[in-house]
Amino acid sequence: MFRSVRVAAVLVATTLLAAACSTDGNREPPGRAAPLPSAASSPGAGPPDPGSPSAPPSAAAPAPTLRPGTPQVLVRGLAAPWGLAFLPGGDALVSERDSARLLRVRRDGSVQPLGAVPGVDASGEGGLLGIAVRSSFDTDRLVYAYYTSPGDNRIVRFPLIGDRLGPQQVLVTGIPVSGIHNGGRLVFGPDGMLYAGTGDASERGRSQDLGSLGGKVLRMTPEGKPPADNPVRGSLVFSRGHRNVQGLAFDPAGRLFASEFGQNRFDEVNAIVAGGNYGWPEVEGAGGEPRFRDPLVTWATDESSPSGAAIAGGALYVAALKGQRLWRIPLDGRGGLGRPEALFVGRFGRLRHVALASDGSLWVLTSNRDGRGDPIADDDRILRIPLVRG
Ligand SMILES: [Ca+2]
Repeated sequence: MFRSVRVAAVLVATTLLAAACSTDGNREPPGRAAPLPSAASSPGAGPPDPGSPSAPPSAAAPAPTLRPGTPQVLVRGLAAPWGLAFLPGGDALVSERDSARLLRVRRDGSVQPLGAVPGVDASGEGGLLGIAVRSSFDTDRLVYAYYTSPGDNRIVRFPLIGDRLGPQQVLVTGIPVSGIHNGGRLVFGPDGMLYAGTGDASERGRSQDLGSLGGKVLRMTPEGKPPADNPVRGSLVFSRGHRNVQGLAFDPAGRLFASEFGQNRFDEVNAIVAGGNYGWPEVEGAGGEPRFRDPLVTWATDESSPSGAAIAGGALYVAALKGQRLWRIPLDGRGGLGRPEALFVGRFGRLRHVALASDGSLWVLTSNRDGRGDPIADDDRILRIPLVRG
């Protein structure tokens, strides 16, 4: 069973405060939206710009609602692919969690290994996780990566020099590490800041602790520093009270949505706002307590276990591991979400991530060789799913 909970009052407050560009210093704001580009005055207007996540939304007519067409297998034979970042030309960088390899996957499906990222200590749910690049990649050549080291989870960047990995610059250390709940998703926002989803790394108390980077959504400059307008001065913490966030996606108006693994009862999709407290470990799912923000969507954990997320064609897509399906959740254009629809249930096994390619298709990573799946000979796969007018 799922539930779709609209939090209308929060959304109204979010809109009003965002319009006033309020910053509330250390006080937890009642609902300042995730940082919005100044041009984002018409929610829902303008199609997502898949090749340039930092570009402001356009003022074009509302994008048509699109639906997934027939999936094609684009790539075969990977092992636990985890992160994906599209390069400006339409190729993708893909990480493999356990091998720590970074791969260049071309639009035609050909795969070029670029090398293993040094320092990765893969075990359990840890390894080479999220990958991100800025829209300026063609000039800066920088690849951002979130990985598990022997002592922590960390965020680094390194240049691609030709087709080799250049020297690594460590941006953030000390994200708690464990065999489970390592978070790991990285995405650049429309404000040019880097966002990361982390996990409680087996110690649930960390999620409420503002002194810990665990169980948070982090926001940082491309150099890994706290932006001056973060909710707590000098801190990377953007929101707290999360159990394990592996999916982050911005809508065309700059609103941030995050998927989160629940424990036994409820997986979540949350609308992330600066300074928000999302309840874990006090609350799993919707607790209805004013001090916590309730999720927009919840699922039973066996029908979801949601990892990566993407927004495309008027909907939020979430890749489900245990649920072995792709969730499609319509955006209402005002920051709310409609009724989730389960796609491809059981057809491709465990799904780790979904991303929007520059040609308008979705790329989906399977995760059947992550130690918990039932792989077929072709696994792991990257699926290409066209989006068509529905
Ligand atoms: Ca929650």
